[in-house]
Amino acid sequence: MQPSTIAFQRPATPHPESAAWTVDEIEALLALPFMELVFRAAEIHRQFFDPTKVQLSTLVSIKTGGCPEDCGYCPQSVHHDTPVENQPMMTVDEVVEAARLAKQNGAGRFCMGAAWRGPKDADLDKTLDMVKRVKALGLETCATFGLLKDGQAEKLKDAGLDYYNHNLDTAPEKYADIIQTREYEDRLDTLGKVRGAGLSVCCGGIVGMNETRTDRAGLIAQLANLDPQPESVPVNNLVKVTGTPLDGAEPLDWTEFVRTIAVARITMPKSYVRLSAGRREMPEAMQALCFMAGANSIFYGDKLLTTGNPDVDADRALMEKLDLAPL
Ligand code: SAM
Ligand code: DTB
Ligand code: SF4
Repeated sequence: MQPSTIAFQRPATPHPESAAWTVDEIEALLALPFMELVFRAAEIHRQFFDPTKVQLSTLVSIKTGGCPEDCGYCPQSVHHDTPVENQPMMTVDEVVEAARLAKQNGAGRFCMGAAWRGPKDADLDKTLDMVKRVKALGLETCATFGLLKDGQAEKLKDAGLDYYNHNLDTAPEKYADIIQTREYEDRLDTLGKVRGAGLSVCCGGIVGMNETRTDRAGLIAQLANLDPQPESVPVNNLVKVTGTPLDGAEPLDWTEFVRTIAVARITMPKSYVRLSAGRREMPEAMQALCFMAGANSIFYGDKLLTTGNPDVDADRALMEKLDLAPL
C-alpha cells in the first residue's frame, strides 16, 4: 500500500526574523494540522533551547486584594465580590523567608506580585528592599506591580530587579470587553519604560476568556512584534473564580491551548514560553504535550497569587517522569 500524501503545505520560505507577524499569518499557523503544528514547534524549540530543561519561577503575592482596577478575570479587583479580601502588604522579612523556601525547593526565579493599578512611590520604596534581599539569596528577581510611572523602572533596576512582568492579556480588539479602567496603550507604555530601564521583559496573556481564534492570533501578533521580543512569555489559561465576570466563560478545548503554546514558540523562538495559570486543572499528558510544543517554563509552588497551583511534590514527580530538569 502507498503511504497517503501529506495534505498540507510547508511554507515556501521561513518567516524572516526581522519581519512583523500579521494576524493572518498567525491564524494560519493556529489552523495547521495539530500534529504538524506541534512537530514544527518542537523542531524550533530544539534550535534554540535544550528541550530537557524547564525554568522554574515561584510567585508570591506581596499585596493581595483591594485592587481598584476592574480586570474581568481577576479575583483581586474591588469591583467583583470574590472570596479574596484586601490584605496589608507583606513585610520584607516575610517576603525574604518565602524566597528562601522557594530557593530551597529548587526555584530559579522569584516573582513578587501586587494588586495595584501601579505602585505609589512610598510603596515602591518598600519593595526595593525586598528586591535587594531576594537577589542576595542568589535568585533571579521578577516583579509585577502594574503600570509604572517615569523613574520607577530605573529604581527597580538599581535595586537588582532582573524581570518585570506586565501582560497584554488579550488582543487589542478584545481588550475593552475585559478591562475598562486602563487602556492597551497604557500597558504598551509601561513595557516601553521597562525596556528603557534595561530590565528583561516578561509579557504574555490569558486565553479561555471567550475570545475567538482570531483574538488569540491578535494577542500573539502583539507579543511577537514587540521589538525586542519578551524574554519570557506567560500563557495563562483562565482560572475561573466565583464572583468574577468571567466565572462563566466557556472552557477552551485543550487542543486549542496546546496550539496557542506551539504558535507562541514558533513566533518567539528565543523566548521562554511559560505554561502558566490553569496548570492545576490540566492533566499531566496535556502538560507533557505543552512541553513538547515548546513550553519551557512553569510557575512552581503550591500557589499562584490567590489561587492554587500543582504542589511541589506533584511537579517534581511529573518532571521526573518526563526526564525534565530545572534550569
Ligand atoms: N496588578 C498587576 C497587573 O495587573 O499588572 C500585577 C498582578 S496581575 C494579577 C498579573 C497578571 O495575572 C494579569 O495581568 C493576568 O494576566 C494574570 N491573571 C490574573 N487573574 C488571572 C486569572 N484568574 N486567570 C489567569 N490569569 C490571571
Ligand atoms: C502571569 O502571567 N500569571 C501570574 C503572574 N503572571 C503574576 C498570575 C496568575 C494569577 C492567577 C490568579 C490568581 O492566583 O490570583
Ligand atoms: Fe488589579 Fe492586576 Fe487584578 Fe487587574 S489583574 S484587578 S490590575 S491585581
